[in-house]
Amino acid sequence: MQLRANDSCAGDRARRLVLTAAAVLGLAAASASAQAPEPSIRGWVSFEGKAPAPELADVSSDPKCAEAHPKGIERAPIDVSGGGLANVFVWVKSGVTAPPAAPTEPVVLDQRGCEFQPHIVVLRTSQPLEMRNSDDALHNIHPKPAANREFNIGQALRGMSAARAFEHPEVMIPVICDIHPWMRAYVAVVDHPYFAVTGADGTYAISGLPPGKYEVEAWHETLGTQSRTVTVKASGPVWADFAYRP
Ligand SMILES: [Cu+2]
Repeated sequence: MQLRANDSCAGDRARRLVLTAAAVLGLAAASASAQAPEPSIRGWVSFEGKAPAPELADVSSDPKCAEAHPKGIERAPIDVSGGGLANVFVWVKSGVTAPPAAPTEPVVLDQRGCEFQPHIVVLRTSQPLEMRNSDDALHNIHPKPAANREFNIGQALRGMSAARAFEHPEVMIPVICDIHPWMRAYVAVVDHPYFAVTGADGTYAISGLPPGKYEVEAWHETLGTQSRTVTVKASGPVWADFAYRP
């Protein structure tokens, strides 16, 4: 996968104008509320090509899941339904020198409707991951880390919950449920707060970075990683777009 130069096609330029207008409006709103910090890095992740049609996972092996999804669960690993590539984890891979302390509130990974929600969970090192079962079905949460300790927690009843933390940064930890092979989530463990996950439109924004040079990496579950170097200035956001191809 190759990085494409910015502004390589008119569609991108148009999208950038829209995003810039949105950024200006966003900044106006931010200054009005004096709340949200100005993004340091923003960008758009695109997929150039025809995305495969969504797959339908057969969930009939578990009557509880089949009841919730009589036709199966539709999954689109390459989700371009909102105009950009969704579910891309974008983070600052290197260059951060003095990150603020990690929050102590847990980040929730729920099991609901026989799916993990959300699909991508981001945690700071040592921040608790709270795992819940919101279904009347037996699930188990089974992360498969490479740099952290593996665990496997069964949750037989609705309302059960458990918490664990990960000691070491790791991008990315796949999480499976051994009972339901279609269930999959990803946990990113990072040691700073400079990350984002793209929404349906493929855009992202990372705020709060001091001026400096950083390596930014984009990760997608089937399309892999891309990285680029950006220089953040005090004057406004720097753009870092990523383009994936089949
Ligand atoms: Cu399950």
